[in-house]
Amino acid sequence: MEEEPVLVERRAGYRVITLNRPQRLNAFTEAMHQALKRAIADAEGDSACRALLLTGAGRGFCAGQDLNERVSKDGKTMVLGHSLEVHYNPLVRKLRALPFPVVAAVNGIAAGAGANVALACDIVLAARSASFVQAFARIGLVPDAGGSWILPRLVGPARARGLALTAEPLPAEKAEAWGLIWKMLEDDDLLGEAHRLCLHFASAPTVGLALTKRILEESWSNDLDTQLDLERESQREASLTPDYAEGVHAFLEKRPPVFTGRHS
Ligand code: T3D
Repeated sequence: MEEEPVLVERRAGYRVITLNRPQRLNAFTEAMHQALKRAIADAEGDSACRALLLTGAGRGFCAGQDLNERVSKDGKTMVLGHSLEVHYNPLVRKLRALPFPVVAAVNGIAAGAGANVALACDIVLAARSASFVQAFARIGLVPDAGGSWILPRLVGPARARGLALTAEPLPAEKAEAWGLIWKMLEDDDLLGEAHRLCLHFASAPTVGLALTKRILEESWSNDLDTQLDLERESQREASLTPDYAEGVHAFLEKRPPVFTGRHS
């Protein structure tokens, strides 16, 4: 029997979700999608959870869709729209909309949808030995899991086209230099830094961070005028939180703030 496809660890103020099919470089199966969906929903439903760490077991982060599930048994053509509709698209939308930061610790190769799920996270850390491959072109597919949207925004159109059309692996060091990810770390330091960040977020002003996620996301489709209005409304909302009052008091009293992460 296969092990649990996703492992969940509860830490103080955050959760760690580990994709756990190391023998297949953590490629997505139907069961892994279901387990990941449940794990994320549980984290979202827990008011004590204020950050998420997503990583992979073994030497890879995630190799995208498990292609063993894409071999037709009856000779019929595999049509993939449904899989995007019910799995990958909701996953990417959920990661972007979670009301707390999501940190991806990319511990090894991230290929296909595995790369783009990592890039959908708020902060992407990668081990020096990791790399990102838009593997789709190798098998006649197009970038999915948000890749066609996020790549040009992160690295610009020329590099996005290069990555997507050649499917050449992009090593972590270059990914950092290109602005694809937040930071590359030595392999042994990756998880330590990911936990340090999550611990930081676990005592951060979570509502303000959630609003920050939202306005940055919406900025892509807004003109400046609309975005200024959105900032005004979001700042109004943020200023109503106890964490804003605490932040100001703590600053004036020259002490560290104690944020609850609550709306009221
Ligand atoms: O279908 C839909 O629902 C639509 C959505 C599609 C989204 C997608 O993600 S499409 C893209 C799918 N992914 C790929 O095409 C990547 C396939 N994998 C690779 O190209 C290579 O494995 C890597 C470049 C990622 C890593 O290469 P390497 O040399 O480091 O490792 P390896 O030896 O190829 O892989 C190790 C094992 O994992 C190996 O199994 P074995 O031979 O030891 O029994 C390999 O077959 C298995 N594996 C790796 N990736 C997948 C996989 N098995 C199934 N599906 C995979 N995607």
